[in-house]
Amino acid sequence: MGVLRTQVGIIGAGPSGLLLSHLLHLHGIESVLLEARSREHVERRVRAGLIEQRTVDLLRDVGLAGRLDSEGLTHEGFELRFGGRRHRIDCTALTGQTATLYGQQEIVKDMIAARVAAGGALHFGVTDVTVADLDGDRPVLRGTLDGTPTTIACDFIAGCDGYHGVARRSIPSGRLTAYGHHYPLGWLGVLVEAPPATRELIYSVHERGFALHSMRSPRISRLYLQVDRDENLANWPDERIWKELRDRLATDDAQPLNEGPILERGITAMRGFIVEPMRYGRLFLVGDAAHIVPPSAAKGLNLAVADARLLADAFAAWYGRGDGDPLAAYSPAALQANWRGLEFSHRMTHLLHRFPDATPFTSRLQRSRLDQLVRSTTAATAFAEEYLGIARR
Ligand code: FAS
Ligand code: PHB
Repeated sequence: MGVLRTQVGIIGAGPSGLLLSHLLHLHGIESVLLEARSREHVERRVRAGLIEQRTVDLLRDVGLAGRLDSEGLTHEGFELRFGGRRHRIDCTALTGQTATLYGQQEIVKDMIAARVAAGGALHFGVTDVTVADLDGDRPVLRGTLDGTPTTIACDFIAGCDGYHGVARRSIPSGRLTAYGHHYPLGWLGVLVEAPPATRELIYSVHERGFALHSMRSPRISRLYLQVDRDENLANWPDERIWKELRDRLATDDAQPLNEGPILERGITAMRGFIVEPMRYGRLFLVGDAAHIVPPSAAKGLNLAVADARLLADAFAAWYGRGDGDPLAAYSPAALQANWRGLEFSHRMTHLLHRFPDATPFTSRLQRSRLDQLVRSTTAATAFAEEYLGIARR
């Protein structure tokens, strides 16, 4: 049996756990991070891609944006297609801010490299992770590290272990209030070895369903199709995927898509989820462990980063000057921002998708909202501020 001691125990080597570990290190606070999967697995996991400027600015401030600055794609706006027409929303002209396309797996690689270079205590392939004594002042993290059952005595534990993690499930029943919503929709996502057809993103509202043209680099495209929530990937051979993408993204004057080998594919069912509070005793929930947003507005990763920053600053106040107020304020402040992110993601999901229960009446309401967005500078400015995460402050 191994016995370790640290200040903050962290579960999960996704963006939130890795960023928290890095920020704590910069504050001179010790942490030990336990991850269930291998380093190779977490560095290969294709997920988010659109990063708000406030996330980019933070990564730059803390020395994690070297590759992002050289390989990330800076975007000033996006194209919205509906009714066979193309409309551009110029977010930078409206707000002064930009967004960046840079794969989440690249951010994870950069964060792991930084922690390893700093001698950070990151443990991969850890099994049987459990937590105990959360309501005392000596919470305990346990796991099997390289075959050795190990106990880690902590001051605090951060559950950065995603929706299916162990942290939230370790909180005694009745202590959390969970809010959940299942959308009757899924996204079939493909990563394609082909140059993006356009420089910016295209969100396309079509009578058969939504389609999104995104990208990861000048050579890699990322595309999504709305499918049924319980759709089976086996029903979607390459030719069906490409035909549906071509049809849904078509307008009279649009650039044709660049097709190529599909490197990665998957279907993500859409859900909204959040728990209150994001804390129990000395356990703090961070990122997807506490909330899930539909991917429509690309908020999941950005919300997780904001949680990690808020919690790191609160730990710095505790260890730096014995001030516990920021730790007490973490859950209410994080929930305020995360409900805003969830509400906008919900609204954007309804703006872009064709819901199975759509009627001619609701379809015309949807069209009216789209028309308002492209005709009114006020509406477009408000939308751009939420899309770029400015309005969450
Ligand atoms: P993560 O889920 O990234 O990380 C949690 C980590 O904890 C994982 O590495 C996991 O292995 C580990 N873990 C879990 N249980 C454990 C245990 N018991 N012990 C130890 N470790 C454990 N967001 C967007 O903004 N845009 C998108 O397009 C987008 N697409 C997505 C597609 C998919 C399939 C999924 C699942 C999510 C997507 N998201 C997207 C959301 C996603 O990017 C998350 O918001 C982001 O990964 C959140 O980061 P973390 O909170 O760190 O959680
Ligand atoms: C992505 O590239 O993964 C992406 C981009 C924009 C979105 C959602 C996902 O709104």
